[in-house]
Amino acid sequence: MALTLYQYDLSPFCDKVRRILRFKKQPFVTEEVTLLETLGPLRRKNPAGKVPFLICDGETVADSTDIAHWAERRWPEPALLPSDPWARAVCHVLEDWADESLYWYEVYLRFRLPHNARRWVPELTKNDVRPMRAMAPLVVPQVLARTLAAQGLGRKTNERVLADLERHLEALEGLLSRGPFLVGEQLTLADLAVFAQSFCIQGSDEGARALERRPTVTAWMDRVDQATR
Ligand SMILES: N[C@@H](CCC(=O)N[C@@H](CS)C(=O)NCC(=O)O)C(=O)O
Repeated sequence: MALTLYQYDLSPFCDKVRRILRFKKQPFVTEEVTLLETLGPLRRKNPAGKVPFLICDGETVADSTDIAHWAERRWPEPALLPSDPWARAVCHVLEDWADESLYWYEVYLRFRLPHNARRWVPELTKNDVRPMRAMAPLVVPQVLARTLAAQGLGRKTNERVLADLERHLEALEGLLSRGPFLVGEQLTLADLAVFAQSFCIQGSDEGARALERRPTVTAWMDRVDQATR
């Protein structure tokens, strides 16, 4: 079986999928996609024009959540989804919280705040051709600022966004007050989804400082990392 993951190394959704595959003990190779490709040619391989997607023996599976469920059907053990219906529902809701809410905080922090963007935009475009790399520091923050404004977070002040972030991290700390993982005693897909976004948030100066103040959360991040690296 040949498993190829098309990805950006620094995308939280791609990190989530790499960890899913490692948890399932499935060998895979990665194919790094360039930013230029996502503007057009990538749609020939994945019509959504997004990463991550994987190709396994000619079959294309896109979207980190769909990939997780596909992997769970294909390799049921070790399980990533709880079998108890309540725990499974909580796992789903937390995964969606990570993918659809926390994601925008990491985008805001790493790419909208200029001092962080100066570090992350070159990383994002490191495999692109030179003209793309030259334009990216101007264009990428502008494009993402428009996306963030449409999403809503980009219309808030920095102070409000950081206050929101604190509330999310407090909720994460509260979830971890009951046990070692987010849903029960075992690591689940919820841990991988929330970890992937938290890790990217930690990649910004503000996120790193906010997480430093929450040792319960950073200890959980270490546990998840150890189990899936
Ligand atoms: N819901 C998708 C989200 C994937 C996603 O938004 N990927 C971003 C990179 S972090 C992307 O490919 N963006 C390119 C674009 O939107 O054109 C998943 O879970 O895989």
